[in-house]
Amino acid sequence: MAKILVLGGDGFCGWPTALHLSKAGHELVILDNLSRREIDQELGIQSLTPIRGIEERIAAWEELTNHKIGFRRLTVGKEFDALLEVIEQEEPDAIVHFAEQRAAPYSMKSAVHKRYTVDNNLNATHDVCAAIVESGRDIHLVHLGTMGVYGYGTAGLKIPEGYLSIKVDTPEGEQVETEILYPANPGSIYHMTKTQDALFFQFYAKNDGLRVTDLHQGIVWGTQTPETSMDERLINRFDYDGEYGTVLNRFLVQAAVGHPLTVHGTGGQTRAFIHIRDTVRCIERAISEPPESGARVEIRNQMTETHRLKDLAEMIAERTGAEISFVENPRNEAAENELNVINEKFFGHAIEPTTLEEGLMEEVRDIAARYRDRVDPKMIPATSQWSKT
Ligand code: USQ
Repeated sequence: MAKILVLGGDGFCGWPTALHLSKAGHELVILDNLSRREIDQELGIQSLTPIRGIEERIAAWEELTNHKIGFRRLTVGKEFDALLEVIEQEEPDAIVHFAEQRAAPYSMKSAVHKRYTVDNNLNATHDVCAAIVESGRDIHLVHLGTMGVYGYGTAGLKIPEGYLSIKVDTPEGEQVETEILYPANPGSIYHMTKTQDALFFQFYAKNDGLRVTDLHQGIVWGTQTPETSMDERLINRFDYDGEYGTVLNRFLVQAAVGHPLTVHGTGGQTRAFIHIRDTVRCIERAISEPPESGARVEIRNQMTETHRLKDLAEMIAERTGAEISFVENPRNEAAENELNVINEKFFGHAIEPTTLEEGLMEEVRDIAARYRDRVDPKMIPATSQWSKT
């Protein structure tokens, strides 16, 4: 069993991951500055689900399972000495890094939000890499990246797991075959920070032999895992607002409160999806399969299925009777795209994915219905504009 630090372990993906790893018998310490809760206050919004404070969450987990989880309040990317001290004291085998601002619309809201996202995300990732090297310890870094690094134009090929084989013509008329990082094509400032993270990892893997796994994850849907549903005090957060709510979860809440489903533009955008239950299982598996020191960054596409947004909206409308509203798209993105993704490293093997068809949409619908009184309809529209014009 491993000792694991979870950076950003109070967030939507971090909290269920911490519980899942703790349940599996690993020794866990969460580092978090609770910035996501502060952003709720800034935006005047609350999680649809009534999430408890971090201390109460951790105490409830210990009461129910006898598993202890440590907690340190710390800003990764600002408090470098404190981060290094935790690494030296705790001597982790692995660090799971979720400590980034993760919403594209929030990152595009204003110059202040762009700068915050760049400052927070890039300094956080770089400090983690530098602190691991400084500690002199052989720690496996597992980072939650995004499918969005590849961009959402129609690629005309199956998107590989991180690396693209290319052939280049030399001046001598020969061909050289090589592999490069798949060209970055970010669609927001947030996604851009993840493409830059990839370069930090590439450098530290090459220069310092840092062992890094970068998980390029699709849009997460669902809210509960077997661990977070054990007790109401462990409930996971659920965002439905225009800044942080992701598309499928938003549609399900909109259906629950009788709001038309807000499809941006034509709904021809195709995106990759994964259920939160699969996120936590993939992370556990990634931790158990570290790359060798000196190897290139291990990149895995963490998604289970792709859907066109219009089809998703129709599927939900059919099941719930909701109306669909095609609203003007606040984003600067292709109106239509095809998306074919290779995801063999997880899903070609042992992990059987949770798909949309499997009834788990009902679980999310139940959550949405149970907490519907907490929905503030004013917060539903997506108001963050990608460009001033
Ligand atoms: N969209 C709608 N209606 C809505 C909200 C969104 O049509 O009410 C559309 C957007 O225009 C976009 C798509 O749905 O075309 C996805 O938007 P999203 O907010 O669900 O997802 P996104 O902004 O891409 O970001 C989310 C997470 C991010 C993660 C990313 C994975 O917030 O942390 O990295 O999904 S991915 O999309 O694969 O890059």
